Amino acid sequence: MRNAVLSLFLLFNAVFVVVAQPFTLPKLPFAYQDYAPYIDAQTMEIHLTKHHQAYVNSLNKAIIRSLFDPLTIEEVLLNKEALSSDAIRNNAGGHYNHSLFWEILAPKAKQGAISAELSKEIKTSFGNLDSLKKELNKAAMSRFGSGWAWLILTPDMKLAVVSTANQDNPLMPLEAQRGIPIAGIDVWEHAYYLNYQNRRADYLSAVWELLNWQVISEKYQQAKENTSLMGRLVPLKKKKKK
Ligand code: MN3
Repeated sequence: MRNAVLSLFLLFNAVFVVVAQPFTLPKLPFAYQDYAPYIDAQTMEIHLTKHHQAYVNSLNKAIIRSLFDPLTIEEVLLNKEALSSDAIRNNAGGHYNHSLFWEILAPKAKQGAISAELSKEIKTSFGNLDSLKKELNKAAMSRFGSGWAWLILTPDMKLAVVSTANQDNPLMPLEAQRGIPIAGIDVWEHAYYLNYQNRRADYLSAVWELLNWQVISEKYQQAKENTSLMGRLVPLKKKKKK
């Protein structure tokens, strides 16, 4: 009898492990309506609960059929073999990218200040925040179709602006210039169509009003300290000294 109970217990656990959902939808730090008027409540809600949720569901489905189940989201994004599956590539990217996007947005009253370190690094790399804005917006505007514009920390510890297609992301070994994302802007039409229709530039201006530089500064600090992840990215060729 004891053995039968034990077997049942073990079977239950085995079934639970197989159906366990490794990735879950994060909660927004603020209410949907708090992002208005820059991004309307309906867009925030649909974006999170329909689009992002679909990436999470499809990722879990794709992962469960594969050998990549125990991997963290970063491990999935770094894994060339895992990314050879379009379902994993698109949905793992979709999950990671949106999770970061939700973290770096905040209503005006809840935004914190940029750190002295990040401010200094932006000055070194771009001249000033306004030049960074121009460069990031240019990357976002010139991305044909759907994709993302990014501020990343590269393996040589420099800030850079890059853009990726679809749900690709700069951690992936598919990108020419890799780095740890500090901030990302979603330029899929689903991110702005209800409020801005085809006016991507207006949406970008609005997103800049929502960027929480305190969180972006924390992301910068974490990226700088994450030497194990940085070590997994192929170092860029050192620039020749003049
Ligand atoms: Mn999106």
